[in-house]
Amino acid sequence: MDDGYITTRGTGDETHQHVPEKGPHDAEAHLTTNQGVRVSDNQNQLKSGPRGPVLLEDFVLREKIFHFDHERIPERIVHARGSAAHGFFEVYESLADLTKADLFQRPGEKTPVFTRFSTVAGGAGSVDTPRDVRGFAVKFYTQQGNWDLVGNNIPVFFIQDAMKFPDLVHSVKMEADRGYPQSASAHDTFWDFISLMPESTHMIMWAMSDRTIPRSLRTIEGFGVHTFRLVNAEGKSTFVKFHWKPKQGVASTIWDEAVKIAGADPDFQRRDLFEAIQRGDFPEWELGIQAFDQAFADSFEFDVLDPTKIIPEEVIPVRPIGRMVLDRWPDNFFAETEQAAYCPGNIVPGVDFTNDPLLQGRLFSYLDTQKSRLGTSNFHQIPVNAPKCPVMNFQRDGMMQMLQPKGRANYEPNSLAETAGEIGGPRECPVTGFHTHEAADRDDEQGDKLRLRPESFADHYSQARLFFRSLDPAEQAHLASALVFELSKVAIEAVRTRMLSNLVNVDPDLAKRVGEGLNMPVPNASQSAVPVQDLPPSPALRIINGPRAPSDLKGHAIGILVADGSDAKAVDRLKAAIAKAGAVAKVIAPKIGGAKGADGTLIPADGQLAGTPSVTVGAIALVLSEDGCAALLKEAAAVQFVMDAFGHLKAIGASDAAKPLLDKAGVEPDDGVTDLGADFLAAAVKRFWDREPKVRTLA
Ligand code: HDD
Repeated sequence: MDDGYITTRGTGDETHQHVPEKGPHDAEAHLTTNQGVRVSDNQNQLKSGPRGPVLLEDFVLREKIFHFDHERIPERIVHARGSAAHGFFEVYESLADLTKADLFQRPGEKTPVFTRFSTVAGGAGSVDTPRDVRGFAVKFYTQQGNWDLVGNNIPVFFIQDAMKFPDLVHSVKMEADRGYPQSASAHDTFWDFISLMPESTHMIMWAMSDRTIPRSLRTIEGFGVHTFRLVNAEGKSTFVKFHWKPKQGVASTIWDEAVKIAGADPDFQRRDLFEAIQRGDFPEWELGIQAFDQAFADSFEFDVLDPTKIIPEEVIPVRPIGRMVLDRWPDNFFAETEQAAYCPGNIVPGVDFTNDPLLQGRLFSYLDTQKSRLGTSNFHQIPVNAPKCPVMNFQRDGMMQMLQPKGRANYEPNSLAETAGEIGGPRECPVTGFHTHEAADRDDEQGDKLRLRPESFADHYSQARLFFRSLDPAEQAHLASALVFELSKVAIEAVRTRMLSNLVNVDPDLAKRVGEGLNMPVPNASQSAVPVQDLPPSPALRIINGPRAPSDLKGHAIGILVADGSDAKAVDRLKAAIAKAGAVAKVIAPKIGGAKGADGTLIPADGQLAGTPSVTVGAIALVLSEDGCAALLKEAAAVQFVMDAFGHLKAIGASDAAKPLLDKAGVEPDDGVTDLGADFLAAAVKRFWDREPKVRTLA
């Protein structure tokens, strides 16, 4: 325009920055409105004169802003922050003796899955590494309909009855008047509630253990929590507990590390899962079951309907029945991860519920919450939620109905022939349809209407003690220190005292350690309805020195710190060795453009020092020249890089010239401090727990 005004008006399609991918509805990739009308200018509103008012008739603007204004939907009340991926489940052998569920019949058969991991307390935009339980929800798209196994990375829960769920969640989420803390259990209301709910004690042991500060979503276990049942073709029911065991091993961070990761990379675990899948390092879990019958249930010390109890693996081993591989990141986060609607009530013939009162309450809650979150009773039609088998019924209409059923008959029975092209349309399936397992397992599973907690649910401490005493001493110290940290954030002294009195029941030594950490006297034990038992420890519950610690470097990230003057060939050799071990090398330099090697070649960098602290990798190698090291001695970020790796008990490999940096960072020699040879890679898979007492005081 030659009117004296500067204009940014585009002249044609070439100015469009965000050209949509070509697709069936957009064969020539033109920008259009939602009505399909081509847009001529996506930069400027329609105005009356170059500096005049915007015209109401600008339907292109109104539509664009209108749609934008409505982009957000209510986030999940719990588990709002999550990351998900597609994949498959492959069954190892036929489980026909236990279940008629179709996905478990034919060895090697694969069933598509969509799996979402989450934190519980924080909002959708909160950080990935708070101390929090992780959700582990799997949607199996079976040929007999969708089965959702909606579990956590902890095999027990805080409460025994769903009636208490809103109270639990209110207490842990941000406080009602002040709106904080976001994504943290370390505050008054949570511990007030917990201290008044002795049934939460076992879960609190898990929640304060290293389980809730996992290194990666790829290194968490998953549990169905409740006792479910499998039902075979003869109608025989077998109780089961479901377990997911990561092939990557179970690994956690150190609290100080988790806190620093939150600052360095709030999306650390989402990024880790995304990058692993993108590079073809598909995470894998084995699905296992603990199967048992009523006779076992009757002989077990605890009620198998009580979701605050485990069955130790040493009592009933976990039988692997298949594997899940996550091999495809969603195309669109909102459409898939955000709109995924899991419901524990989604089960298939061959799987069934038990009377666990927490599970029964959940069956009600999830369907309801999806309507509130997704706005319509037709949320099952959203592609990520839609079954991959035929869906045929006479449910009709509702908001956002996407289907266009044909014909007159929308009721059953009918004698009209239009629906689904069959006489009368879809009919009941007395043989293949879902049948609820009919028989009550015991006489006390039926009777008068009562609001009470059975006596068989009364022992709140014995398994909490079992858990604590099963842990490695380093993990016990972490757990005690976590309690000290959390309770130190509790301003109300009476709440701290009440918690201490509950802890005495778990283990007097634990209570003493926490009391000392708080500098508070330990009160008498709180009242326990039944005597606390000393049960045999379960070593399977350990992470540190446990049976599922990572055994190789596959999938680990190793940071290589370089600076100007580094030996480029040594860096290449190390990168090759790391790649050979299946790990990922990240070269970290003071500048993202890389460092100038001693031979003048450029050493490309994957991360800049200030933005890639050592908490983002599992081990560090320092490939430095004397000059490079001297320069880094003046960089706080470089000293902190090494100091944190040492403090987080990681392996440190260093060239001779890097020694001054080790000294400045306070690194003391031990098995985890090596040269850059094979010893380094052998060390990189481990954490050096023996170092811990040298670097921090634990409770
Ligand atoms: Fe829940 C979400 C796991 C008890 C009510 N829950 C939700 C998610 C997971 C769990 C993993 C996120 C699913 C996703 O990724 O979308 N919840 C559990 C486990 C429990 C449990 C393992 C105990 C064993 N939950 C529980 C109870 C109630 C709820 C007792 C209510 C009576 N949970 C919900 C909910 C959520 C939910 C409000 C929020 C968002 C959603 O469902 O889709 O309905």
